Amino acid sequence: LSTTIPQPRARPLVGNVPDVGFETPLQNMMKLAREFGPIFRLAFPGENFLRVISSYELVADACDETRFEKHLGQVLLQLRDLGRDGLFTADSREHNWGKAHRLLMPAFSPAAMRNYHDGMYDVADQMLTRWARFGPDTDIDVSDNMTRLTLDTIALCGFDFRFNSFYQREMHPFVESMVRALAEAGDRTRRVPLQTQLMLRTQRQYQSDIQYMYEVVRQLIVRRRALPPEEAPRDLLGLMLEAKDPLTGEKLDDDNMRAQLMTFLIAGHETTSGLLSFAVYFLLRYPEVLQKAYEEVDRVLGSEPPRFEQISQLQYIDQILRETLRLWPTAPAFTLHAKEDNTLLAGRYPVGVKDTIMVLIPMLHRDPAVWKDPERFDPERFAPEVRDSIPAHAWKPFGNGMRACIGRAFALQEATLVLGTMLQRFHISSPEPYALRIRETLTLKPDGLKLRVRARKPVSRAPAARRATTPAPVAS
Ligand code: FDE
Repeated sequence: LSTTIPQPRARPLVGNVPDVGFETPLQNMMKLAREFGPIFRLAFPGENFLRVISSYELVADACDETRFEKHLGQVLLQLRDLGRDGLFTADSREHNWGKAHRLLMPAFSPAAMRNYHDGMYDVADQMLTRWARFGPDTDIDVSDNMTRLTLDTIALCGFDFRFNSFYQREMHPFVESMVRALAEAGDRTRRVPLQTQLMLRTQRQYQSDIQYMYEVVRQLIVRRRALPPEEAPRDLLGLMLEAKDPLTGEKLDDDNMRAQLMTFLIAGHETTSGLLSFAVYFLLRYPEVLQKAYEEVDRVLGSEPPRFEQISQLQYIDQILRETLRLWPTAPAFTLHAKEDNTLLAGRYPVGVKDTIMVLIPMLHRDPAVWKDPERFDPERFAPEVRDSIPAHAWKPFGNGMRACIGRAFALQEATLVLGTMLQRFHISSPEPYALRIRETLTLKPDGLKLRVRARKPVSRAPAARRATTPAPVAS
């Protein structure tokens, strides 16, 4: 027997728009979930009901890919202006999605991460060297730094391109265009189309930003093609140019290749930068966690630059990142629809083909049926001995199934390396008491978080062995 789905009281004409609002829609939906429970529906003008689900039981059911699949909702359709038929904004049925998915998977496999280590360290070192020169009395804007870092990293590791964001106050013009276009894409989902049509200047700016960005990536590809093969780096772009889809034998066409470059820049930077920023927030907030992280970093890395093999040994840092993604998954929602008229929980909630289901990840990650004391930040939840008892689908910061995040290994590797190296070099502290405020764009970020760093004395990894090989210091 089916059960009615609760809904906050809808207003005439605007439906539930005021309940969700514009500044902090995600946090408002979290409040609604607390009030209305693990499934509720929202009415938006001119659209079918949105069903918002957030219990483990419901989400696990909706993650069944034989019955439900990724839905390109308003936000993703709007983002398609930028991402075109790149992986993130393509429909699963588009020929180019399947082709690019098969062709690009190897570039993001755990084994492929070795190729990116030097590039990741290069950019992390730029950021941390700059911090060292600031000295202990400068406030560092965490999100701003992490955004520069993640953007530079995906561009360098992906296509051997340097934005050099740490060398300039103003961002690279590409970045300016991207930030502006992403903001406009977001704003457009909150306006009625007529409003946008009237904003001529904004429209022109949006078009010219997108055109400019596509011109930049076009040139990147042209320049790479002109390189003699022995000089071409073996990165993502190299793979895109060379690899063939194992199923069809086809290569990516040029238009799609440009869309993929744009997609990786967009998908690869804000999410990972938010993850790093929230992780820093939690480290500052929980001194005992920070202490344990220092111990691990000293044990595993000592005072040498990290080698690729050591990153996977930073087990506790990895746990910190996973627990950070539990409480604040930076891509906080994904949407699904039923392949055919269907139900959730064996007939309890009917779902038609035209209905959209939204998985509200931060609330899924607080379901008390799975997580004891869910609001507490506790990296021990992901300790190797207990991790396997977390049920499938209870932790979904990277989305679901075949449409799950292709950049997962890349993002975790990068974030582990950055946190590890940061703690290796610095004592970190807050310049002032900070109460968490979350800013929402398409992703989540801690707003206004500041950090101070003081250089640590280098620690040597294996004192006994070292004494034998290191010459005695020369007295000055
Ligand atoms: C994807 C993704 C997702 C899903 C979405 C939907 O469903 O709609 C999610 C949830 C995510 N992703 C998340 C995340 C987080 C982080 C930190 C990240 N992410 C990162 C990254 C990096 C990179 C490079 C990336 N990322 C990328 C990506 C892509 C391309 C995609 C799409 C896929 C397909 O195929 O669909 C994603 N990502 Fe991420």
